[in-house]
Amino acid sequence: MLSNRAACRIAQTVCTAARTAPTARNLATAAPVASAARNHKVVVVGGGSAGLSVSHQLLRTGKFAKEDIAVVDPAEWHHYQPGWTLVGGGLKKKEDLRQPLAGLIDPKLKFYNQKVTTFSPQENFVTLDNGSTLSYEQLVVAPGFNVDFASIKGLPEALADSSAPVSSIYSYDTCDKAFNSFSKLKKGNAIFTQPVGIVKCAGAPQKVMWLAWDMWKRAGLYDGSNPSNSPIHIAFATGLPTMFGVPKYSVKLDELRRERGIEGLFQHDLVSIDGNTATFARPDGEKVTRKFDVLHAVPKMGPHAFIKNSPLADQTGYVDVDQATLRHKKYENIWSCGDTANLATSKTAAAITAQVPVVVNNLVRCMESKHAEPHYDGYTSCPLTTGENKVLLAEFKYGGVPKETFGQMFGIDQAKPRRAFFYLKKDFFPWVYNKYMVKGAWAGPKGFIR
Ligand code: UQ1
Repeated sequence: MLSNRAACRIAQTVCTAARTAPTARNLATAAPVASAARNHKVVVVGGGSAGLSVSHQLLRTGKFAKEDIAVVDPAEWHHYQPGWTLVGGGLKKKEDLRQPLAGLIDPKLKFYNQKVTTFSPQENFVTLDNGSTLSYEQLVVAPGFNVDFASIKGLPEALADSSAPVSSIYSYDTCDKAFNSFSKLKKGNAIFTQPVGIVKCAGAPQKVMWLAWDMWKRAGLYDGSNPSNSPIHIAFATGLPTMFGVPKYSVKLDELRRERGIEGLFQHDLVSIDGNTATFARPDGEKVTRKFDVLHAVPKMGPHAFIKNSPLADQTGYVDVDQATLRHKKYENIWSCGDTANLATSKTAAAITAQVPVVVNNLVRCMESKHAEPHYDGYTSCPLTTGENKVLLAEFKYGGVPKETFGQMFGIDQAKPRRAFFYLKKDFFPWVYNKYMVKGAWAGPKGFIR
């Protein structure tokens, strides 16, 4: 086993050699498209929450000159995805939650508005969809992951049909359809689903349900004390056995569900939609069907094909990193964070606030031939809107162990939904995200970065 320091030096030597290599390689393969090779000290794949935070935090260290760092992302828009739940609840406009990606990238960074097609980690370069290559000394892999609407039969068609009462807060195109379909419902069955498997922000499928519950209750359309006489009936159909993965918060959320008369369909995994019928798979293979008048669907999610099929992935398709240093397990000059990394914690923007400073610190230390520090403890957070302008601020680390910022500061229990947390979620987090986080100046519970 090489020491970190030796491995880093080798990686740097190899990639210095590789920097001259791509031209020869491209000539040899006679690529039909014009293929150029560019060198950067750091290449960051992804311009989402993780990619922009990493790139700008690296710049802030003062250790990089103009165009030392490159950002690669094919997107036109950068989205504040945590806000889409609020759009579903009618509390935000989706247009206010996106910005042109190019405008968010500091001019000292080199922006490639393109897709990465392949990774060549042995030779320290990535290939873009126009055939050109970017070589690097250090690579950060943070392209997010894929929300697979086609994983549920009939879902893409139902989402695209404006007359179908089927929506999802998991995309820009469909998050406002959620609020529209909730507003139109005057009576009948509303079903909110959550799949088996990893999703972005595992609390979001029920956050949107609690916001809809609140709307219908205030409109006199929902009576939880008398569900059989209530015009609207609500069911939460989840592929999982509990309301939430962390027992402390799950207990509280199940208590709320019972108090509010919401039906719990546990271990019910939505597999298809046909007209107004939803079909669920049970763990024993049995199929259960339910009629709905409104359906909020959450599809399965997973790594992008260009990650899954790359040498960087583990058997599950996510980038294989050390859980504490965020360094790739095999390639010592590759780092990963955000939704694409195989970290055993919930995938959220809050998790990214804690992961990025670890990547930045370790990447810079690696360039200075120092060992990587194991500082990531799995911190993540899920500000769970529970209706009535309140939020249950779940914060936890690896193993589902609570790690509550305000609990530690003020001795309060964050499993209790609170109004102050609602305003953090609705107003403070979007503000601090736009003004500081994407600019590399926000480290979540650790505060601002100078
Ligand atoms: C956070 O920093 C953040 O990013 C702006 C969020 O975004 C959506 C969050 O949900 C949370 C919980 C944090 C963490 C910050 C504090 C102060 C708990």
